[in-house]
Amino acid sequence: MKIKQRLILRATLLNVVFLSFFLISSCNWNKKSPMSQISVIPYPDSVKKTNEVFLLDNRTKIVIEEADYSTMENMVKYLNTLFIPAIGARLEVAELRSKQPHIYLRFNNTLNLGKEGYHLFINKKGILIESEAPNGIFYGIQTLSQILPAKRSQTAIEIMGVEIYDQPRFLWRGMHLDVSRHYMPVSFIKRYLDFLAMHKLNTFHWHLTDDQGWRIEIKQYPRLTEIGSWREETLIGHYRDQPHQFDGIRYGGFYSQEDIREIVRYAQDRFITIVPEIEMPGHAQAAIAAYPEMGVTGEEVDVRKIWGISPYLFNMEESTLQFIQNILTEVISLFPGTFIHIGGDEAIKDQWKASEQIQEKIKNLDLKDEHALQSWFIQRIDSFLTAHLKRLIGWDEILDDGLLGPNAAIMSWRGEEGGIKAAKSGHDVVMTPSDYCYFDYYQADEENEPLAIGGYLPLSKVYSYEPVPEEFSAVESSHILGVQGNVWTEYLDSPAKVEYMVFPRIAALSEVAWTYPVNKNWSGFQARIEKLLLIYENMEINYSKSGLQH
Ligand code: TNX
Repeated sequence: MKIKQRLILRATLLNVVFLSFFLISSCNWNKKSPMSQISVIPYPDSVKKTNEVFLLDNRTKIVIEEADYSTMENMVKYLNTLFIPAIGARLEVAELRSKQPHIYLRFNNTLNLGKEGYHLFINKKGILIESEAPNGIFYGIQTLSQILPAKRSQTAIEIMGVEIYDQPRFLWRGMHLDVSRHYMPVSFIKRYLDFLAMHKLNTFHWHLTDDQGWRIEIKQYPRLTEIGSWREETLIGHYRDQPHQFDGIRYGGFYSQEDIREIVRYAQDRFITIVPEIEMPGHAQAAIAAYPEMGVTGEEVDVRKIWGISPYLFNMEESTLQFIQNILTEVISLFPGTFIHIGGDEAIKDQWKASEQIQEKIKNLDLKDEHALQSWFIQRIDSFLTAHLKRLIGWDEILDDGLLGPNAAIMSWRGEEGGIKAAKSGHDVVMTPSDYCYFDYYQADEENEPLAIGGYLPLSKVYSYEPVPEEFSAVESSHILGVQGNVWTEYLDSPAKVEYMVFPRIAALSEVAWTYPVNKNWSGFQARIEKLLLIYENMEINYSKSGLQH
């Protein structure tokens, strides 16, 4: 080869080497380049690769400081639930000795990432997960679970090197589940909590009572479950279809206080707070079926068999307020979280308008109308909860008329207007506008989907949601506690159907709730979800494939 040719070739080769080095280092899994992101959902705050690989096998130890043994016990369990299927062995806990390959879990209060934030570092020597608190260690483990190869090898696995600093955007990262319209077994509630945890969601809003069934045992009022948890039969087909047809099958179920304690413990182990919802003054037909004297008309009524809005409201006698407070006292004793949801939605006022006693009450209290009476009632319940060191949260209707105690929070579902009004008047808000957050809506073309309530909420629209209105000041923004997906179950009569509606939309919601907007990227999410789907498959989750196309 001639010298000149050789020189050109050398220069070209050098260029190639140089260029590829530049390309590799600059693509560095950065946020702007979707294809190079690591497959983690919700996407972490800061991600860098370490260019090293850690080989994990059954000789790897889990290392914990002696003082942390009891606090970290659960974390060791979680790690092993990942590794047992992955490498076919349980890892042992050992003392820190530098040469041994290990996974090191430790507390570090100098990180400045908050109690849910964590630092995850993987190089060829091992894995470090550190946080200020167990919450962050748990989330670090969740991230690690998505970095592991999804294929189960039963020997050794290669884990790619990475350094992550991560923390959530919002405090309230929620999923709701309606167990009144259809009862879901305890085993599924636990599985649902697992779903939340793996997506780093920390709030489970448990919709326990409604017109079609009362699902929580209240010791002082046994008829609530003896009568109120059973309906004679259930509507077949859509509520819109006329004439209504029924299945003729008695339907019911409820959670004993023992069940609830077990579920609360299960949630605590996963850093999930449960917010129980007891509906009032409307959506109360099942309670009134059990105790007709708490209703407005006093007449006997059945537990509702159809969907839609029931006219049955609680009356506003002092004895009824006492009944509600006694129920709440038991609820408070079961749920250690701060918030109690009291519903407050869709309380149509026909019965209150027609009732002499109610009209007299309005007059005696010197109130304007029935809406003002609802507001008076909510304020009474708010004072009761506040006196018991709890906070009231309710659907946005509770702010429609009149005042609300400063402690009370709003869940904005009829769009964002209620939430905006609430935040501007200094109330805390959870955003859950139906257009973006109702997972009972269709997620793909209606003709090919199982029967649903209506609406259309594709994955991309969930992903696009921004919970803080653009025009908000810093103070107003600070009132947006977070965001939540709601799962109403009129048309979901089994866990499999719930899973179908929840997945994959929960993945998009988790990124709205956890990931800062600068790190969000729709095409990146679409690429990353492929890995998560393998995990869903390992867990035999009935996710919607059509939901992925929209
Ligand atoms: C409205 S959202 C309701 C629920 C229904 C839901 C169906 C809300 C506070 N109330 O009772 O199940 O629509 O999408």
